Amino acid sequence: MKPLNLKTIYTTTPIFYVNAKPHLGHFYSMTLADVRNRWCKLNKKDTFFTTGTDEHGLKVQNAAQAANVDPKLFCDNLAAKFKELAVVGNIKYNRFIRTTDPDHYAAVNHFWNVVNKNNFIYKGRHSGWYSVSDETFYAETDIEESTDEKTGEKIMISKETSSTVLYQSEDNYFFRLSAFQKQLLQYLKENPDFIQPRKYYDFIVNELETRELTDLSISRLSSRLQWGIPVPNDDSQRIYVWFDALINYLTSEGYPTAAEMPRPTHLIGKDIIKFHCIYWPAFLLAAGLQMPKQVFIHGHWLMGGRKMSKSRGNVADPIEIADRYDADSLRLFMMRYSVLDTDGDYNEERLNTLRSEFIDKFCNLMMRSLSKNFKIERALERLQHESLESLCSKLDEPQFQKSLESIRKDINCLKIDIDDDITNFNMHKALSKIFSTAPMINGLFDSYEPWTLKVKSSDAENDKESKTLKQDLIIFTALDSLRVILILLEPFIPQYSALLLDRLRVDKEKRTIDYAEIGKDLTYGKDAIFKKGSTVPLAKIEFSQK
Ligand code: ME8
Repeated sequence: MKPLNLKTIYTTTPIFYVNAKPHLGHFYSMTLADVRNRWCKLNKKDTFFTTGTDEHGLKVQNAAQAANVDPKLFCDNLAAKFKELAVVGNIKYNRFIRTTDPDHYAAVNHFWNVVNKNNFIYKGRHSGWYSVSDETFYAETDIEESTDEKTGEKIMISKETSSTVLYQSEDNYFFRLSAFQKQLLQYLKENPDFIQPRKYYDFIVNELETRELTDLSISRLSSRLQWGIPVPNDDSQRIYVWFDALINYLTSEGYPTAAEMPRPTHLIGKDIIKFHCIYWPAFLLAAGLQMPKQVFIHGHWLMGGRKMSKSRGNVADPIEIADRYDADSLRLFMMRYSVLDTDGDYNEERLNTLRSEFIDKFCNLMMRSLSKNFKIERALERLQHESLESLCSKLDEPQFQKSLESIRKDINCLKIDIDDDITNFNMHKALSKIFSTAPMINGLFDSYEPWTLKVKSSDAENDKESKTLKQDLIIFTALDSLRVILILLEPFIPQYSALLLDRLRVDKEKRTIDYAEIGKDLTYGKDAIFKKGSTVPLAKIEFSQK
């Protein structure tokens, strides 16, 4: 791994529990982070992007036991599924971290020792209500009585997640979370952008203002939890899974030996806010380390309006969906309908409609522009010698000139317009801005009908030149807008983008942000755009459902 520097843009996803195979929600987190990372790369920034698996803890231990498989082997099998999802889904991470990786053990050990040395760890008796499913203790005020649906027995459950809680009492190590209440609140007040979207920032500030933080039990008896990292110098205890998992973000950066560690931007689902916005910052303060740059929180994907759950059988499998359509269709769908502070509803009909919309808007535009009737190379060559503006002015058609100028302006502004949207995970906004350019470009064909601009031998010389010039300018503007759009769409739909840019014969080196302006690249378009002997672009065929 090449060393990171303080300017590196570091984006993380949560690391996923390996108690079951990945579902759509996991793929959503991965895709959001991947799009942001690809966008930064397209903008020639130095980037680092991690995802991975959270492999220790009671939940995984129990799942391995139930499957009657050795826990490490159990984790190996499921971690491979998450990696497969990344490959299938075009998720281009720099590191896939597993909490069973040796360097992570070393990082957790070091971190524990530092926090201990700084006097934020102590031993004490811990009693409380624990949920294995949530891997967390709940306060007396956060639980309630309920009835087990299967056995009819009275049970206690978490009010927040409805998961069963069991009373536990044992000697554990504690983290002095209570020591950080004021400091955390002050940090948040001074950094109102730290947690996004705003409603979650308000929620955490309110928690810190109204609830007293209590110290956190950060170990379990080894007799109860075998599948965890041993507490340094005390083999009778294992480290609590969250005190291990959160440190993954440091391990990936090369902690504790890296010379420079950039502050990460964490992307997480709304279910794990408390861990990332209270516990994690407190752990970092206790270890004398810097705060993350920001924490972005996204909503959940539902199916038929209900939370996906294996028992209800409404879990969408992203690998299976990608196999039926393709990964980019799913990416496009999730990003187009992703609004961070709300939940999304997975609906295959909408996925299909969006896919057709994309094909209609952009592939048809490509097909129209690449019609055999038009001379793309001639159009591009013209532009090599003279600017669009100057060529337009030769036609003496102010309205036409205005149309082209307005398209050029809108297309050239796109990369600036969508920059904040993408870096702040507002993907639906960026995509709707990009999609809204299609009618404008298609409108060029409808308004000026370039196919009617055929030169006849009876035409006067002047007319001949005006007709071909006008046709060339229309084709150039349409095609070059498409080229820019395809470059900008790369982070969202990397395979489609590459496929169509290949069709246009755009040089691989010229697919960066510098070229995402009309007229910035005039070297593409040379033949072989059509499949031999066919007038249908291959892309159109490849996009149709398998
Ligand atoms: O919580 N919709 O792992 P996890 C959208 N290991 N996103 C969803 C989702 C849904 N229906 N369901 C899950 C853990 N997610 C810990 C994290 S990090 C140091 C440790 C996504 O396997 C979302 O990002 O339960 C959520 O935060 C994450 O998966 C939780 O995955």
